[in-house]
Amino acid sequence: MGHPNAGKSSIVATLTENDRIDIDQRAGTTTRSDHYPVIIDGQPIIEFIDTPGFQNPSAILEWFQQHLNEPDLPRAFVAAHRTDALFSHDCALLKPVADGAGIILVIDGSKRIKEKDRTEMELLRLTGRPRMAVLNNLSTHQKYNQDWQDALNKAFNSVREFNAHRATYAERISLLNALKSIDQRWEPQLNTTIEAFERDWERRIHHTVMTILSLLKQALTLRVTHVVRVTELRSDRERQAIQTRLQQRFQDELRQLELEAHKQIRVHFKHHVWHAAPDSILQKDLFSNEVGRALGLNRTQRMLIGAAAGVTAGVGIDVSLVGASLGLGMMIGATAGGVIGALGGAALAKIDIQRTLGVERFSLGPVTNPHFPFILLDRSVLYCARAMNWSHGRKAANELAPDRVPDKAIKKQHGFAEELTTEQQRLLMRFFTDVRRGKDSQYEDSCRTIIADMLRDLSDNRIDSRTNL
Ligand SMILES: Nc1nc2c(ncn2[C@@H]2O[C@H](COP(=O)(O)OP(=O)(O)OP(=O)(O)O)[C@@H](O)[C@H]2O)c(=O)[nH]1
Ligand SMILES: [Mg+2]
Repeated sequence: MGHPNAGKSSIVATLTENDRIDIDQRAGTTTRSDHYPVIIDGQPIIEFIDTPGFQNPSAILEWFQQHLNEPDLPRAFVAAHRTDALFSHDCALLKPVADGAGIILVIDGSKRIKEKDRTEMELLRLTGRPRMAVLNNLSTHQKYNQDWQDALNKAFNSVREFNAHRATYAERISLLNALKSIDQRWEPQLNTTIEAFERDWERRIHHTVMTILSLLKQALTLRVTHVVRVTELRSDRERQAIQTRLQQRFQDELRQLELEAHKQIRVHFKHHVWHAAPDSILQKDLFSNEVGRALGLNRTQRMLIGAAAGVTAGVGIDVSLVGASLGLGMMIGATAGGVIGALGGAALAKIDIQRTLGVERFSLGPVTNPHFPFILLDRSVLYCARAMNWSHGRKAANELAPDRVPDKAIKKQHGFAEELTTEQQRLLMRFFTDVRRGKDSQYEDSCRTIIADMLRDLSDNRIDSRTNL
């Protein structure tokens, strides 16, 4: 419950992870009470009811005050006004309360307390129902916070700050835990809810790790080929054009693999609406210099890893390979693999050209660049950071500048993989090398653990600022 535009629907959207709830800057968006069950494993375990707010709070309070001897005021009020057209909205609003629902009052803590607020607080107190007040501060104004805290503490069993736009998984769980304390009778159901949420979250992390591993495997084994009759190859320029097209196809297929993995991650975390920040590194091309620079390992780590992987830097194709398979000096120097700028010029993959039985077979892949899988991993983890921590209430808002509170933009200039220990980076690198060679890797389990831990770190901390990357 709460005033128009206090953020009631946003809070329900965030708590139930439903980005399809109507949310709007205009007051009066929600016009009737809507029920939003949280369904886990096909079972509704708790239900939130989003409401439009009271129509006649003063009249209800007056009636309550005149009937203080009633043992159950909400029920008595609904019974007495059931057929009164003037109170039809208020009856609809109080009906779930009469039937035993607890109350969460949503307050926009950036506004001054008015008389109407005091009326509503008092009338909610008189319902005698378990009740919590949530301060959803819609702007940076903090000056009324203390007033609200004082007034709310008198009428509510619990007062919490909860930001519908920024709440993380951990904060959602903590709000549910707080709900437990306002009425002991709810404890078993809420415990079940919290356990189900936690299990579900672990399951999502598990599925997400599988998605990321599968992306890495597909990307690291990708190979594209193009076969032409030798008679159709009239000039070097044609060969170059084939290589360029092959290179584009290779990159496009990698981009596509990434897109599909990210889509799956979005589904794991129940996002239907996705507004990526326009300045996010996720919006930049996978092969752009910005991405190469911002994500993956730093220069020193890259050199260590590169040296360990036995990769020689340098632009272009594997000269000896082309030379041997073609016997053509003219191919030397072609930058067939595509170069990631921030990689010190190391090629993405090698091209192989073989001539047999009157055809030339151009193959590109798999990715040999040791840095690339780290970039791909980092982008996926960054994507997860958004999927996990960008609240559904904020998504549903569908507003161009959805945040009235400016981001505390502590721009991190580097990726997640960079923060792993050298041992972890080595394990990942060994896994990548095995995958690239088409081997079943003994390091896969370690990698799964490393990635799962990265994701758990994201949900335990407030990692939002990093998602500015
Ligand atoms: N910055 C910020 N904006 C918020 C937050 N919560 C809600 N809003 C915005 O506040 C406006 C109103 O949010 P709603 O959730 O529709 O509010 P409501 O209480 O359901 O409003 P009615 O249905 O009209 O009564 C929308 O523009 C939201 O995007 C928040 O935590 N931070
Ligand atoms: Mg609403």
